Amino acid sequence: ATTIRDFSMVVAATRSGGIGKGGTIPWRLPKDMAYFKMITTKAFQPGSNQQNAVIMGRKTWESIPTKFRPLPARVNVVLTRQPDSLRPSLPAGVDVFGTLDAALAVLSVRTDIAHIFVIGGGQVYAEALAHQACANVFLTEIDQELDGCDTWFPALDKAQWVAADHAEVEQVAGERVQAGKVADKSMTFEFVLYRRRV
Ligand code: FOL
Repeated sequence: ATTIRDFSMVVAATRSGGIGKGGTIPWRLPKDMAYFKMITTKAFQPGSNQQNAVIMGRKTWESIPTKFRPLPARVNVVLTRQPDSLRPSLPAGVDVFGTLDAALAVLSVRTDIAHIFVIGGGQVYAEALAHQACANVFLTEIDQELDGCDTWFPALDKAQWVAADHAEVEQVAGERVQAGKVADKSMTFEFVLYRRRV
């Protein structure tokens, strides 16, 4: 039997779950992007020489500015139903899989990987959220609605997910995290960690 390790999700969404529009993110929030980078790079590895892995769908890969990808100091993994056609366009070291389960199975046995994050987009979040091994959702809850979103993060079933104490976020991050409302570029949001009830 294959053992799938617990993994986490990182996402920023509006109140109704909007995450994207026309292949991109319809806001620019530097404090949230710094949080994304910190969490995916550092969380769950107090002083190790391992790296975290980030799993993303093909459209999310294509949405990351070329100067920022592959995301540095993380093992980048891209999902596509046509691995053979995408592989030639990807930089060396970026892994490609045809399914989320195949990626999780291979990453789960890699001793050089500290923790696995799923970083979107809509299709991958929906599949990953249904996975029992998805233990944590690092959600940036944006306090407003944005018109025209065409990509969504599914609603979290509060019977299955509970918001952690702020102290727990800092504990897993190994860093201070701003508590309460964060103001950035005329928007406000909050860094919330949801954990799956076991
Ligand atoms: N989660 C959260 N909280 N916010 C997001 O914006 C977000 N975005 C994605 C997935 N989860 C998220 C997917 N989209 C980069 C760009 C797009 C993206 C994810 C990451 C990116 O370029 N990140 C760089 C830092 C860039 C910068 O400093 O401006 C990185 O190194 O992580």
